[in-house]
Amino acid sequence: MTRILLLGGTTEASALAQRLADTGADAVFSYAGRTDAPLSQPLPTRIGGFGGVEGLTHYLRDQSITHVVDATHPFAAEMSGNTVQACGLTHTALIALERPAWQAQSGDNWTCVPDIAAAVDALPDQPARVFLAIGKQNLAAFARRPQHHYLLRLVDAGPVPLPQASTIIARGPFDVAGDTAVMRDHAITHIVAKNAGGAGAAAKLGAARALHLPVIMIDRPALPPRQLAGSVDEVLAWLDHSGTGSDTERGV
Ligand code: 3Y8
Ligand code: NAP
Repeated sequence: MTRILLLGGTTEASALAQRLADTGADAVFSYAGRTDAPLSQPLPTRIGGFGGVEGLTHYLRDQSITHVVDATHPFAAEMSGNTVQACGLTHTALIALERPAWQAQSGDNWTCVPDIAAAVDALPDQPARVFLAIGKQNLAAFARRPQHHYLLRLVDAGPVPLPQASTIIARGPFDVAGDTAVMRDHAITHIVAKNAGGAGAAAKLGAARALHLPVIMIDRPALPPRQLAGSVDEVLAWLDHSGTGSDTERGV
């Protein structure tokens, strides 16, 4: 029988979860447990790490998972890397739902950098007012540039390792009008963003465009090769092709 593990945490994962629930698929949704109260899903949901490659391998076997859909965020590189390894070890079918990276449009003022450290280095020496829309896991790196005032947007309140910072608690998805108002109200001069792709976090780029503000764009980490889908429909077609549309027993 087909049994799907959906690694979530993105808008697209939630959309796919709804489609799978609508079809009555045997699927389980998985969160890392990064936030206090994640959005509830219309599928049975597990929360927390698996315990590295070994833990995920055991999970796939113990739960008789036949198909894994990695719909995690492009920066969830450890999860995606572990998933490629564990699915290889257990010969479990795997596809990743990956959204295209954002591309600068004409008139945009982007500085693309390879990682968080390079984003810190790309900030000016003169004090600036920086919208750090990168969540909370990577904030400490900016402590070596204390001269800036940082505007942080976090999903949950928590300690902030930066001397001059204001915090907005919000989960997103966001819209351009809202992000434009935020940047204006806080007199933002620079934006730092991860190249997440998708619609849920793109609003700040539209706001930067409207306000002609520079964006420091952090490129995605490299991921191991795996089969890719660019949309929820592509994933559903892959699942159908792999026989989940039929209810006959399948040796996979
Ligand atoms: C726990 C689940 C949905 C999914 C919504 C998307 C959109 C809103 C935009 C900004 C950027 C950021 C951050 C962001 C976005 C969506 C999507 C997306 C960026 C939730 C969620 C979980 C997380 C984890 C969280 C990280 C943080 C990153 C905030 C739920 C809301 C900055 C990424 O406090 C923390 O520790 C937060 C950690 C990983 C990045 C970081 O390094 O801090 N996401 N975000 C998932 C889990 O436990 O498995 O709580 O409901 C999901 C969403 N976040 O179904 O509607 O699809 O991208 N999430 C980034 O893109 O830069 C905010 O503020 O402009
Ligand atoms: P990560 O650094 O790649 O993963 C670190 C560890 O967290 C993984 O090794 C795994 O622990 C656990 N983990 C991650 N995603 C998981 C999932 N969906 N289900 C179960 N365990 C998971 O991941 P991250 O960047 O912290 O992202 C965590 C979650 O937030 C993911 O669901 C991701 O989609 C979501 N998210 C992340 C970002 C971002 O900017 N990173 C943005 C939006 C949403 P074990 O090794 O113990 O299995």
